[in-house]
Amino acid sequence: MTRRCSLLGAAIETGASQRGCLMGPASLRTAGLAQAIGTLDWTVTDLGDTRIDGQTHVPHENGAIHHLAETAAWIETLVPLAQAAAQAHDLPIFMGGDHSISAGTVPGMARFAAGQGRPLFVLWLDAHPDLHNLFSTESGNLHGTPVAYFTGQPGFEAYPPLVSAVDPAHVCMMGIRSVDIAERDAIARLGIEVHDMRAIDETGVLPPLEAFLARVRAADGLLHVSFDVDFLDPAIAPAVGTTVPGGATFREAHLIMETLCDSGLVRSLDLVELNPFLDERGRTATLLCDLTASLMGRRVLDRPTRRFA
Ligand code: EXY
Ligand code: MN
Ligand code: MN
Ligand code: MN
Repeated sequence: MTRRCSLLGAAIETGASQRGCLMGPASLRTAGLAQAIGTLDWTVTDLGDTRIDGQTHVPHENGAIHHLAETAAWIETLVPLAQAAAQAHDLPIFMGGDHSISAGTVPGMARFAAGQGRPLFVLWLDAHPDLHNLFSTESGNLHGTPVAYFTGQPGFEAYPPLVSAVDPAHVCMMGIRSVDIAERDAIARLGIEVHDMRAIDETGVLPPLEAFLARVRAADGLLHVSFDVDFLDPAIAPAVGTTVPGGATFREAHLIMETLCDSGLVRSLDLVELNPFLDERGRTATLLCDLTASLMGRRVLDRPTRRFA
């Protein structure tokens, strides 16, 4: 049965350490994201790029913070749009923009899931846990904060009130390899499931992913996937401002996407941190399109859907 997918651009770059993510949605469109999905069993609706109308100055005692007012305005804008996109489409794709978009997309999806009486689970594919609050961030770059915000941690009085929180026990992180001290403490305190790159070296990606998907299925959960370009090794994905060596390989990333597709559990997707100003002849944008196609059913050969759990 043909399913409905939508694309929504959120061209935010004020959360990142350097400029360029503003061009992320345009680069994904140029690389042919809609066309790649459209060759599969999906209809694609491009909802265009959203924007913020205005912003109110938000004072904060942490003077390191950059662009707090813009980020707060983006969250307010994105929460209802994400919720509405989920109501209208089977799989909305939110095209960043830097990772601060997830402070809007994930609560919007959590609210949608709550309306269905189901819990939202989040698979966080990233080099970083993005677990700072507004007091612990030292860089002041707010793309480092969404997970702490959407799991309902304190220290976000200057962000809009959280509409719907994700239980930290429903978050699984893979690919992590750059963690600040405050984030390390938060992971331990919250008991978040984190598979760092050492763990992936030891086990491969499938055992932890399949165990997480089994938990999602057992809870009748909806799954949101948040894909940060820096999850990937910089050798295959140079177009990101926060490269960290030792990331996921081409096949590890595709196997994750193929397995997610087999699971049938994915309800929404963020594609974030693509910085086309740093790309090489569009190769990172093209890789993101191919990975998304794997998530949505592209296969080299026909094969029975692998079922597990
Ligand atoms: N933890 C560092 C900071 O807070 O500045 C780096 C954050 C990078 C966040 C990127 C998008 O995942
Ligand atoms: Mn700035
Ligand atoms: Mn991130
Ligand atoms: Mn990252």
